[in-house]
Formats: sequence, structure tokens, C-alpha cells
Amino acid sequence: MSSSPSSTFSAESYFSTQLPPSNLEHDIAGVREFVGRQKDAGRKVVFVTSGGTTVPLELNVVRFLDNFSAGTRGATSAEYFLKAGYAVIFMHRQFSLQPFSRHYSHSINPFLDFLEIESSSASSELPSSGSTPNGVTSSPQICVTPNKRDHLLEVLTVYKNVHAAGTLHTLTFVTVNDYLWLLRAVSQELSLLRRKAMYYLAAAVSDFFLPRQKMSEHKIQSGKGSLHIEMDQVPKILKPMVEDWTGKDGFIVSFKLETDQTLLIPKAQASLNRYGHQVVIGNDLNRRKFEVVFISWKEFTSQSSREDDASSSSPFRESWLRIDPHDRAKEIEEDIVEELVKRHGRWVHSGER
Ligand code: 9Z3
Repeated sequence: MSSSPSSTFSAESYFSTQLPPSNLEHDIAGVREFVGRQKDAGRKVVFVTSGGTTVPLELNVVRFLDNFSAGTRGATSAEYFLKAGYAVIFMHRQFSLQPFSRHYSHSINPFLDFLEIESSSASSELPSSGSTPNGVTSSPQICVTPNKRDHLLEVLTVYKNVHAAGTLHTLTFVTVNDYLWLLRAVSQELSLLRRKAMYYLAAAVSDFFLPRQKMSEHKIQSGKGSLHIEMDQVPKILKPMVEDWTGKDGFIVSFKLETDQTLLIPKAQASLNRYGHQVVIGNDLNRRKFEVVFISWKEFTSQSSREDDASSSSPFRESWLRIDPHDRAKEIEEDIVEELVKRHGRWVHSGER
């Protein structure tokens, strides 16, 4: 597959030709209710997107293209935003990591390894319900593995508190089409909060898609040899997002992912220049867990903090955030969120770019 200038969709033509997901209205009713509640409570709200989008190749989808992302960045950041007092709309790829449950992901930290069957329940054999000597029926007891207890209790306590406070609202997407429709609709709802809304676009979004008009209805057959697919470019949605959907008031943070380090800064700067939003966070695929770079506008960010500008004539401010790659207890998202909360606070109060 090569990349060539095939048809380009504007955001407008995209939404007038591609169908919305069937549950869009229901999802948005939930978001509307959530945003209204947070507005009444005077909270800031951050809209976090997380995980990779798929691009189905068939209408009855058997095969699809996927974008890399486990959802760690989004799920971890959401927890730190909640800790900082924000309400969070967490829009993630179905089955990607989520705040709190991420600590017990099936692959890294399997949930079942946290549980034990209490040995006092009658026999040393495999447990089963049975009668004790005095005839009382006992069932095996489940308890938490002692050395995992403290951590689980800590996570569970925050999780329950967040639920009780009603400050986390979750939505899911699978395809890039679901993602785009939801992104637009949620942004429009959230624009009600004006400057108190932050948009944190950590999802890994496909640059290419197959319009439904070009999709095969049924599974593509393999009889004809190699497969050639020409994909269209996904519309550059940051433009309408900045200028239209968010009412020009939202604090918008996008991520730029590269695998070639030398492209990171120029691509992040180009993105900021093109869309005119507030921050682009650049990350290299292999270094993303311990190093990111913030690109923002010089005139907006505080000049008092230390910065390593590429050149004094550049309109961009470039600041690196690094943590010790060997410190496994530290998560870089803690520092990313801390920095953004500060910048967003200034944005809310300043009323200027
Ligand atoms: C990111 O760059 C995220 O930080 C990662 C997080 C996807 C690398 P994980 O979920 O990974 O922790 O495994 N997200 C944005 C990726 C993206 O699609 N950016 C677009 C681009 O680079 C611009 S919106 O062109």
C-alpha cells in the first residue's frame, strides 16, 4: 500500500457521507447529563481519548486495520486528572485499558492472581461446598493475597470514591468512524463549559480510512491474488475542533506520535502551527513512557519557567519532561497532568491565548 493524494474528505463532507454509530444519540444524552452536573458543581472537565481506532475493510467486518495503543497513556492520565479534582469523560477503544482496572490488566497483573481460596475452609483438597462436622454447610471463602492487599485497597478506595462522586463518565469506540462522530458530538456538548473544558487527545487515530461507499459488503475473497486497497485520508478534524466545535474556548492538547526522533519536534510544531490549539505533546514510540516534549506558543506560556527553545525567533516553546526510566513506581503521566493542570488554570483565568 502506498500513500498518494487520493480523495480528501473535509470534515463536513465526511459527516455528510459517513453514517453515525447507532448508539450516538444515547451516548450523547449521557454526556449532556454529565456535563450539566459538572457545570452545576463548578468543576473543570477533561475529555480524554484513549486507545487505537480500527478501520474496517468490509461492511460485514472480518478484517480491519488497527492503530497501536494499549490505552496506558489515556487511562493513567485520567486517574491523575481525577486526583487533581477534574471530572473526566473517558472515551476509549473498547477493551483497551481503563482508569483503575488498568492496574489489574489481564496480561501484566492478572486479577485472579490477587485472590486466594481460604485454606481454613475445611479440607486441603480442592474446595467444594460441604458440611462441617457440626452439620453447618460451609462454602469456600475468597480473600485477597496478603501482599497485594494494600495496593488493592488503595486503588479500590479511590475507585469507589470516584463512583460515589460521579466524576467519571466512560464511552467506547471501535472504529475511526465511531471515534470521529463521538469526538465531534462530545466536544460540542463540552463547549458549554467554555474555558473550563480541557481536551486531551491521547487516542491513536488512523490517518486513513475506507469510506463505506467503497467497502465490500462481504468478506473480501482471497482467490484473486494480492490485495490492493486505496484508502482515503481521514479529515483533519483538529481544525473544526479548534475553530468550531469547542467554541474557540477549550484548552486543547493533542499528541504527536513518531518513531523517527528527528521528526518529533518539527511535526509537533507543524501541527500546532496548522491548527492553532494550545499544546502538542510529542512522544517517540519507544521512549514515550519516560520522555515527552511539550510544544506550545511562547506568548501564552509563562516565560518565567526554564525552557530550552530551539531558537529565540521561533514562536514555539519547547519543554522536555523526563523521568528515570528505571523507576518503575513513577508514571510520567503524573508529571504531564501536573503541568497541564497548571497551564489550564492559567488559561481559565487569563482569557487569552
Ligand atoms: C499518542 O501519541 C499516545 O501517547 C500513545 C500512547 C498512543 C503513544 P499507549 O496507549 O500509547 O500508552 O500504549 N497518541 C496520539 C497518536 C496519534 O494518533 N496522533 C496523531 C499523529 O501522530 C495526531 S492526533 O498524527
